[in-house]
Amino acid sequence: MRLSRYFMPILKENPKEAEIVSHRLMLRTGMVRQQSQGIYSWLPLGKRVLDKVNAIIREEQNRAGAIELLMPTLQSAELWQESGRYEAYGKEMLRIKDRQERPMLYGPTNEEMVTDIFRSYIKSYKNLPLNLYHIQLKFRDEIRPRFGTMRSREFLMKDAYSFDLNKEDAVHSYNKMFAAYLRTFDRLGLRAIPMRADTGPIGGNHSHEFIILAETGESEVFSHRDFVNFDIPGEDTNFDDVAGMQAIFDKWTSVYAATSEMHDAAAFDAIPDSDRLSARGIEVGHIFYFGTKYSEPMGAKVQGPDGKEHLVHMGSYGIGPTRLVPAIIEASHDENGIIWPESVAPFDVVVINMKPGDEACDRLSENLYATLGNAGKDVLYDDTDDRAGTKFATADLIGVPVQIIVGPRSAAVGEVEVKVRRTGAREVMTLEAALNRITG
Ligand code: 5CA
Repeated sequence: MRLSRYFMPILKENPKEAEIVSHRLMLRTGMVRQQSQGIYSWLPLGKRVLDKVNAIIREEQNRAGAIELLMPTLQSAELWQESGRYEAYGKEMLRIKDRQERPMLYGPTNEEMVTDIFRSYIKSYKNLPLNLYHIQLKFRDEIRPRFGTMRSREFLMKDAYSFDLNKEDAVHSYNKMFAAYLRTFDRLGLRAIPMRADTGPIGGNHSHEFIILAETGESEVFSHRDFVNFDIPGEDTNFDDVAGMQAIFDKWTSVYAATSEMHDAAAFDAIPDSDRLSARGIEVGHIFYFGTKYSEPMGAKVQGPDGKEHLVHMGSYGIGPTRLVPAIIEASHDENGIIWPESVAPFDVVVINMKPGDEACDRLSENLYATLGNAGKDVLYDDTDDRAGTKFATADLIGVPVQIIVGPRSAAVGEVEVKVRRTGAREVMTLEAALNRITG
């Protein structure tokens, strides 16, 4: 992407309305724009990051055996009347009427709709287990939308829904999502701690929130320090291995961790002082097992091996991609701007042409741009006439992991400077060496 032709509206000043660093940086880099309270457009730079976050979530959901579909944002009120949640959900639900005066709503979550899909097609235990997910916009008319896309009214959610014949199988489905979440957050460059959690309007009594620690987090959390050293399940994890999945769950729930709603002060106080972690955190994922809460009122049953009808046991599993993007920034930035983990960076590398119009600078920059692009790298090419200081500041601000600086003096002898955003380390090398460094 040539910066001169891109749409990346960088703000010079810090926006006054932004209270936390991620919100400030997302506005300054032109990643998002608020359209009305708690409702955001994702501008091109932000959209790139969001797509990368979604791709990782999708890969890990698929790896764990979940199957993607796409359900609509608008739902009929009838389904919610069946489950009893139409009234219970309260003012957070945006209620709408269509032209025939039929009550509709903008979905805050999809338990009812997915249960309706399930009951329409699945009649036998032989089709179980089943886990269906989508990545779709939700709307919750939050009283206090704030911190940009961290707590917005319209937001993206990956929501998965599992269906099993009985509780035992449902626990295995839960454990699979638990392990998939550990992998997902790790790949996003985050250390998320699973914590026993309150279930709120989704229901059930077995639930974990995945929390990343950050000073600006909205939740107060209490945990054991050991989490920092726990191993993340590897790529070769066998999600069908019931005992293996249970072992991962048992390990990661073996030490104390809870949000303030579920906090047990006595248990926490029993932990040695030096191992106690009392901090603030951001909830980036939340998983639930709620048994037959929806299958019962909505009549979602299958015929079991015994020939009898059984209500299916369900769970649901949410991740907030539009919250994860600011959460990653909270965890990874410095005074100059964002420092993206490689896995979600909007571009892999930025080529900074210090003097467009200079023959050597143009030749080397174009060569880098084309060669790295052909090698499958996402390259931003700063071919603008901006001052050197502006170019460097922009590159640091948007947090692309590697910068290749092409200045006239070194370009004349076939050399460029490579700067690593995270460490600030700079090294002058030949064009070939720079290419090898990035593609090797
Ligand atoms: N149906 C269940 C699981 S699929 C559910 O709705 N769970 S939830 O309410 O906990 O939301 C799941 C995830 O969505 C949260 O962990 C959070 O990451 C994200 N989320 C929830 N509310 C918001 C919001 N207002 N803004 C941004 N992300 C949100």
